[in-house]
Amino acid sequence: MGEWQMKDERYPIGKFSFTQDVTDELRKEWIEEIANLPSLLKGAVHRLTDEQLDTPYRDGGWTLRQVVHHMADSHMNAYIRFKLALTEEQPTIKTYNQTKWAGMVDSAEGPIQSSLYVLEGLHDRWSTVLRSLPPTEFSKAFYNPEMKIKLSLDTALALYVWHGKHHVAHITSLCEKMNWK
Ligand code: NI
Repeated sequence: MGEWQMKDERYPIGKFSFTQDVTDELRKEWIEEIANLPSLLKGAVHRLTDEQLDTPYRDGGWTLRQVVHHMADSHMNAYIRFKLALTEEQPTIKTYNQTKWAGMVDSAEGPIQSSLYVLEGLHDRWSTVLRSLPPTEFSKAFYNPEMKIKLSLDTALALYVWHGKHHVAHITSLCEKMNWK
């Protein structure tokens, strides 16, 4: 069986894996990846037509348009989770139904520019906060009642770095497969 047949289109960069020992250097790299996500995403979508944006990244999956809006939805929630963890004692965060959010009109049909603007402003603020924090702050945590786990900010940071690249790869993988340049 060829490698292309075994590839899981849902996980173009693989599933998220936890990092045990987070060094200051690694954390700094992650923060820069958070800062750079909006330009990475813009680079992936800037030439796409509306028709291309309305193509699912895999059979039965979200369209590229929904993927872009989902990134804004997810990262807005993430930013709020970080701020809560930094200002309260291990807060329980609010989860949301990402499938239903992605099905609403703004996500399903809205211009991606709105979410590119959201992500640009949001990641600017997020990385400003992250860069300002002493390493000890990254052991602060929030409780996710859906996953039933406590997530430290180090873990959450790694998770959202992965999450951004994961969805950008949905877009770039489809572009490669369709030979869109
Ligand atoms: Ni996602």
